[in-house]
Amino acid sequence: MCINCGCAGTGAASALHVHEHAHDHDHAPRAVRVEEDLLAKNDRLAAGNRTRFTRAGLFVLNLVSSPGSGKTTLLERTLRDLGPQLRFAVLEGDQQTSFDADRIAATGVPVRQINTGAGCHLDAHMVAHGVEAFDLPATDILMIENVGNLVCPAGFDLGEDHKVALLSVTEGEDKPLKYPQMFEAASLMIINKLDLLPYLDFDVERCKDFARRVNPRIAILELSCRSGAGLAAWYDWLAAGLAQKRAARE
Ligand SMILES: Nc1nc2c(ncn2[C@@H]2O[C@H](COP(=O)(O)OP(=O)(O)OP(=O)(O)O)[C@@H](O)[C@H]2O)c(=O)[nH]1
Ligand SMILES: [Mg+2]
Repeated sequence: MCINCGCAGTGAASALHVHEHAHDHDHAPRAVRVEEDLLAKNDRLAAGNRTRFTRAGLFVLNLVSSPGSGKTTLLERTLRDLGPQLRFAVLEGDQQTSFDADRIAATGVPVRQINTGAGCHLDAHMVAHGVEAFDLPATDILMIENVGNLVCPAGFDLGEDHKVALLSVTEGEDKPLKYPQMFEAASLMIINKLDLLPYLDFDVERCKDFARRVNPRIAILELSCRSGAGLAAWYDWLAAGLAQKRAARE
């Protein structure tokens, strides 16, 4: 069950079981207990992932956004541009299909698709199994593309170093205030599809102000995966994060 929206996901069967059998007077407390148990279990597994990733010297990012903001496109560009210098692996999260994994596989980078079915987010357990196929010590950066959803993935730690939230200019600049959990949880916000700005009334400065209101520490980059504008700053951010992770490990 998803702790944010209660929709069917991993653990849905047990959550529904509690609802069916709970008496009216203790329904809410028992449901809350199930949510706490699920979150605590996810946090334990995420901590295990984090230890494993750190031991392997991996820098791990969890890419989150609404459907269609450009997560896979950003990955394709990044892998093609940096692939010769850095060793990547990619986990792709989607409810159905292997479309995104196929796009990543075309770049030559190792990739695994995780289909969540009815689930609206990846969790730490899925990631722990998803990375089994990879040679982690021979990898520099693990990219995890979460299910397109600006709400539920915010609540689930996967063991990543950072959540990176994408927001494309076609979505409107108000999203950081309307979906604050995601922007609070993210270390970096990427405003994507800058090439479309001439056709829209998206206010970039207002969007940045809204993001900083919910998270004063958030870093912000503006880019276009289509034109390539701003990608160099993203690559610098990646290199700095990897260097920092390695320094901390030593
Ligand atoms: N104009 C323009 N289109 C873009 C840009 N980046 C991505 N797109 C397009 O946006 C659409 C969605 O991109 P994806 O990369 O599939 O988005 P996503 O976030 O991975 O989508 P989900 O995995 O479904 O959540 C595609 O048609 C891309 O070509 C950009 O910078 N500019
Ligand atoms: Mg995608």
